[in-house]
Amino acid sequence: MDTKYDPMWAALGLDLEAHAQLLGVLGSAYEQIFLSQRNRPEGMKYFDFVMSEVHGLRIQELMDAKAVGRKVVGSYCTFVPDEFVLAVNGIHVGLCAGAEFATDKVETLLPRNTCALIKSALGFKLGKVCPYIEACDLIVGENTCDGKKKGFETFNEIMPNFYVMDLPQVKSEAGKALLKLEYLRFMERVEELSGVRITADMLRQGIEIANNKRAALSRLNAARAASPVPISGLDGLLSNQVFFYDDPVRYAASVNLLAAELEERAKRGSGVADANAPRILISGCPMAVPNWKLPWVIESTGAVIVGEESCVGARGIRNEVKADGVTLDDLINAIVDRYIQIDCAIFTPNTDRLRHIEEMYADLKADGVIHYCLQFCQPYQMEAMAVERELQKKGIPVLRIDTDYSTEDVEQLRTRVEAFAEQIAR
Ligand code: BJ8
Repeated sequence: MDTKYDPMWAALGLDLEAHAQLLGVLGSAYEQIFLSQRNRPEGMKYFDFVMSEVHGLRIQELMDAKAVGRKVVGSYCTFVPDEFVLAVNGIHVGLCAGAEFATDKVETLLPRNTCALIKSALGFKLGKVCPYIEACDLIVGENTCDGKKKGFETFNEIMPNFYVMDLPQVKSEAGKALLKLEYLRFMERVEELSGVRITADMLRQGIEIANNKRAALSRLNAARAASPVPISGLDGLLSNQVFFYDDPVRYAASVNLLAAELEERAKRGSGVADANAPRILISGCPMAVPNWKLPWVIESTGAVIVGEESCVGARGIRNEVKADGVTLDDLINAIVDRYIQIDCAIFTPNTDRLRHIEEMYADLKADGVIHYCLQFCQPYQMEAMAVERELQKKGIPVLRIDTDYSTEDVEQLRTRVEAFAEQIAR
């Protein structure tokens, strides 16, 4: 079916037929998974609208912004600081993808046993179905896990505007110094791209916008501690996923409205699930749109997800950048101080993550943890065993799940999750 956005998508070089198929599948999945939920907060209507226009109106906004000289920067990791992009009035979008696409083509360039997140990111490019990738003036890949690091060599060959950011693997003084050097190099690249020299005032403004959006989402996530839980885990995850696409100021305002509604629901004791429903904290790999498989399976058993210890979740938004520095250097140091705290499993050692899982488990009054890994994700799979051991020592029930983006294992997952939910039932 033709849409009013076809000319824009065609101009971006999308394969219109493949793209229409993708949107068709996504549209029905969204309807089945999200719109069928009961007693959803009113504030979710905004997110439904954003999702219905995620490849339409939002891309039109990006194109309009580009037409007046603003730059669009895409990235594949929460280590890429929005602050520099916002400082030059640019737009930062996340490019990670959560669905299999063009897998045959991808597997001619990457080994089959590469994690689904990396394969999907490349598949969306090779299949010509992602308007975000095509709208970007600059695409940033970061040296995190080996899969991304080596995969990005291939991305670099096929994306002329690809930029690699190096990252430390150890949180030492030398590691921090490397991060600062890389952020300075990135700032210069953003300046070069935009033709704007960043001043302290401009960077402070970028910091404030990014802090506000993180603070709004943290407020929303905190409201999920209430019992009965005022929002489903699926809707909670969706609010966290939209973080990566939406205009940051509009997003913060909409999330604050939703959070206020959830706080109000909590006061009234109104929730989306029974107060006795098993409460689950998810921890592990990020879930990019439209990776809703596991949360959907979990909540279809009657359990509720109360939080995500993930980069699409608390790990990605925890901690503010201090905006009170006077000089540009003070502010850059403050940015480094925030980002170096991200407890991604690519760091060694990565003990903070365990502490955060325990903290979230207690704060959100969870009954158990589901540790979620994408198959072939070495850093999180390796860490999962230690996380499980340590949590179990403290009497915290854990279920470890390794999966990918296919739907083949849905029934098997359901059986395992049901058994876990029974085990932790109140
Ligand atoms: S800071 S979690 S966003 S790297 S799932 S591609 S780790 S093999 S996504 Fe991540 Fe940045 Fe870390 Fe966060 Fe590799 Fe694992 Fe695949 Fe992963």
